[in-house]
Amino acid sequence: MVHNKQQEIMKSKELAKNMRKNILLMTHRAGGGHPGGCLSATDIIAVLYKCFLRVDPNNPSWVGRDYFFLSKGHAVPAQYAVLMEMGFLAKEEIKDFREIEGRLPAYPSCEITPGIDMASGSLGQGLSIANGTALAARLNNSDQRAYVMLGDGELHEGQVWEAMMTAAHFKLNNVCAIVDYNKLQLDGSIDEVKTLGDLNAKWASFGWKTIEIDGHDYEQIYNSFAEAKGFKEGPTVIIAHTVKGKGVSFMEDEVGWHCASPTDEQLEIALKELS
Ligand SMILES: Cc1ncc(C[n+]2csc(CCOP(=O)(O)OP(=O)(O)O)c2C)c(N)n1
Repeated sequence: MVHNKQQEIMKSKELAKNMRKNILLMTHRAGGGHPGGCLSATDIIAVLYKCFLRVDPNNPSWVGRDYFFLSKGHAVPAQYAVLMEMGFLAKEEIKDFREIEGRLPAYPSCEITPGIDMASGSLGQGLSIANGTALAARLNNSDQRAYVMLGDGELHEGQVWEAMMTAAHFKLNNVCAIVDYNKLQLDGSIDEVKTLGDLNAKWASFGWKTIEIDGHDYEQIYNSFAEAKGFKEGPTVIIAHTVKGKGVSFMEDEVGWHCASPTDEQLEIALKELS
C-alpha cells in the first residue's frame, strides 16, 4: 500500500467518528453490549483497517489476506462498525446486533460474519491463534501478517503468557499484538483485580519488541504499526494507553460502562457529543 500519511490519518479519524456513533446505535438498540471497551479500541482499529490491514471487502476469505483477531471479543461492535465502514457489512445491519436473525451475533463468529476470522468471547485465546496463522504464513512463504488485540484484563488469562513465549520462541515477526490498556476490567480497575505491574518490562522480558503509545493519538498509532511492520527480528507488541468509553464524556473511565447500553436520552447526548 502506498500511503500519504496525513491523508490516511484524516480518513481514519472520520472512520472512527462513524464507528463510535454506530457502536452506540448498536448497543442502544440491542439493549446490551460492551460500549466502554469498544470505544477505547476504536481509534486503533480504525487506523489498522484504514492504513495497514491487507484485506478485501469483496473477497473476505481471500487466502492472501492479513488477519485481525479481536481476542477481547466482547468489544465486537467496534469490529462490526469498522467492517461497515470498509464495506464488508451494510450499515443497515446495525439493527441486527444481538438478533438471532442476521449476521451480527453478540460475540464474534467466523462462520456467520464476513471479515471475522476468529470466534472469541472466551478471553485469552487470540494470541495463540495469531501465532498459528503466522506460522502457517511462514510455511507458505507468504508475507501475511497477524494482528491481535488483547484487553488488559484479558492479560489475567494464563494462556496469553504461554502464547507470548511461543511467538518469541519462533521469532514470529509477522505477529503484532496490541494491548488496549484502558486500566479497567469487568467490575473494577486492573490494579484492584490483579495488578499487571510493569507491563512493558514483562513483554520485553518474554522476548518481544515493545512500543508504548497513547492509543488515541493518531500519529503515534500510525507510527507504531509502521514500526512493527518494519521490525524483522521477532514479534512486536503495541501497548496502547487508552481510556475506556473514550469520546463520550459520561462513559469515560467509568467501569459501569463495561457492559451496559445507553438509554434514549444518553444516546442523544452521546451522539451530539460525537458530532
Ligand atoms: C475466559 C473468560 N473469563 C472471564 C470472562 C468474563 N469477562 C468478560 S469481559 C471481562 C473483562 C475483560 O477486561 P478487558 O480485557 O480489560 O476488557 P476491556 O476493558 O478492554 O473491555 C471479563 C472478565 C470471559 N469473557 N472469558
